Amino acid sequence: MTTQEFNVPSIHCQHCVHTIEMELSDLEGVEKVKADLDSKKVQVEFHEPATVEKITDTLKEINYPPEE
Ligand SMILES: [Cu+2]
Repeated sequence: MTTQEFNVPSIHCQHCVHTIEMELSDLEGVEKVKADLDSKKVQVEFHEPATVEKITDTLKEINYPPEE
């Protein structure tokens, strides 16, 4: 199991938090998603077949691109 934190500056309300948590949870291999409105960070626990790249791609697709 890997835990990775993503910075997502476009999180601006509780709706964003909910959307991100729903969409990432749908990915196979993603076990836990916690998005935080105040810090604008998304913590994801996952294993194969989920990868950092797939999670990043999904965040881009739903218009919440992660930044470094
Ligand atoms: Cu929002």
